[in-house]
Amino acid sequence: MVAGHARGDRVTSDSDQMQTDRQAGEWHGPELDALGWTAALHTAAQDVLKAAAPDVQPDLLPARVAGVGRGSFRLWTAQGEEGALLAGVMRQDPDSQPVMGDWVVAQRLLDSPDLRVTAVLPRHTTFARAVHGGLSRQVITANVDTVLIVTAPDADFDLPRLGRYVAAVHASGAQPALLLNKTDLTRDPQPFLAQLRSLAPGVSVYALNARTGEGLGDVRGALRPGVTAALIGSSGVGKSTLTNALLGRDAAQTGAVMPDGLGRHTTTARTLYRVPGGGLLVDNPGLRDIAVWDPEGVATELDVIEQIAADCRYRKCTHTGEPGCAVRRAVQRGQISAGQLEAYHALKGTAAPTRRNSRPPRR
Ligand SMILES: Nc1nc2c(ncn2[C@@H]2O[C@H](COP(=O)(O)OP(=O)(O)OP(=O)(O)O)[C@@H](O)[C@H]2O)c(=O)[nH]1
Ligand SMILES: [Mg+2]
Ligand SMILES: [Zn+2]
Repeated sequence: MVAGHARGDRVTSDSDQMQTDRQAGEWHGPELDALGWTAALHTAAQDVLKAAAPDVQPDLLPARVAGVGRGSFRLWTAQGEEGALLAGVMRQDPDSQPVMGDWVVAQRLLDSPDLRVTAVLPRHTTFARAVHGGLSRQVITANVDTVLIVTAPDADFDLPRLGRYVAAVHASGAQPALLLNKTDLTRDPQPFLAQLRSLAPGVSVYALNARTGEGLGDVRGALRPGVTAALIGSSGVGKSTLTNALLGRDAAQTGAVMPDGLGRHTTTARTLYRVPGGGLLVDNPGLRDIAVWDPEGVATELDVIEQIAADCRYRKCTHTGEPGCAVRRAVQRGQISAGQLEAYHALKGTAAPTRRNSRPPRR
């Protein structure tokens, strides 16, 4: 299944025995456990291993995707972080590309500094967004156990929207938790917390001041060794500030909030971090970039856009760059995502300005 690079020095039964021992060591261990390795993954990996050519098997190892570029990946292995490319077999199938958080089987080559990803192991959760006019889904993060939905007691606080995120997280297979950050912005955070609790009974609700670290201990409790958490929420709610507080260092860039209280989309890429004391954390860009996949939700989202469009300056506004466009303003504010607007354009047959030559209109 993989393009093998046979190593000429592995022919005697003595070295075969050594290889078997080496394999056994690489597919177990505290380092992998800390990255979220499980018994189910181990079983699946053994099947991949057995299906590989015998001369390739010793060069295979399990790894977790910690960064995704254009055709290239950052992988965490039991040894540390390494760069990787896709093996030829994987490039042919666009549906099986690795995403952030995936566990993969990778091959170490003698003649390349980069590992080759040869298989993606089964995902236990998948966080997806709607693409192609809401008609198909694109997985953007895999194997996240807990999603911390971050909001603040200011203009961002929108209970129905938070409720949709809770539903989307449930649909992904992960556990949602609600996090009220910037508690310093209100004299009494209790009414906000009460609303969050009423929204989703049984879902943990945390109060936090990410700048001072007040309430951080409770959030830390949601992170345990081997558990992967992800932060979602509008731009500027403090996801990266919280990330840095949890890591105890300035790892993620944070951005000032504009006078209108809105963020600037400081974080542009998904990044996976190891939290000291246990746990893994994905810091996501602001919600402009995370349109969650929700089959029942598509129609409602379109209704929402039509409602917002009532405030556009021009009655026949196409929301593709006209002045005074309320829809594009809503996207900038993170009220609706760019993906939702794209879906709207695709369904209406109007081109989004960034993709003029996109697919033909659906009717
Ligand atoms: N008052 C107050 N400000 C905070 C708090 N947490 C974060 N901030 C500020 O909010 C601003 C935005 O914080 P970020 O951490 O960059 O927000 P983000 O959610 O990562 O934003 P994107 O990366 O754009 O999605 C920064 O100026 C932070 O200092 C808090 O608890 N209280
Ligand atoms: Mg950020
Ligand atoms: Zn408009």
